[in-house]
Amino acid sequence: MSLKSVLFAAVAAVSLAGAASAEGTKIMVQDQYARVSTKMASSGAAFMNIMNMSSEADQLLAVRSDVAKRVELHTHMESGDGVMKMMHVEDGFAIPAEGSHMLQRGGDHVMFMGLTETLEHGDVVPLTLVFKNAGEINIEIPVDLERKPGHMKHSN
Ligand SMILES: [Cu+2]
Repeated sequence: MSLKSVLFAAVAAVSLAGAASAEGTKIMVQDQYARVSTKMASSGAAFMNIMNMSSEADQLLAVRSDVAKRVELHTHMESGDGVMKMMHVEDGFAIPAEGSHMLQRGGDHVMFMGLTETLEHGDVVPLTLVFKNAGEINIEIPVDLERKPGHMKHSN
């Protein structure tokens, strides 16, 4: 009896692993969080590490969410005089084959413009990432107001 259940567990584990590698998603999102600068802020941003397990490069084309009137892909650029400016990236972000692309403070990010609700620490924001190859991927992003910026020189 006990041997039988051990065998069954082993078979189940193998078939689960097989399914995941056969037709699991080629995109993985890690370490995602969203933040607003103040409680009354009308805009916010989201950050994450996007990994591409596919042997083909992919592109994050757009992001959708009900949490804001507009959701844009932004980057930070230095505008000559040393001031960091945010810019809308129309083409989105390239995710290299078998590589990753980090959205982080002071760099590329997802921008929420015209928040339709206040974001508070601990809230969860549903987000749809639209990829050129992988299609639409739904994720949930926790609002984390205590997260410190990474080791980027410029942070917002
Ligand atoms: Cu922005």
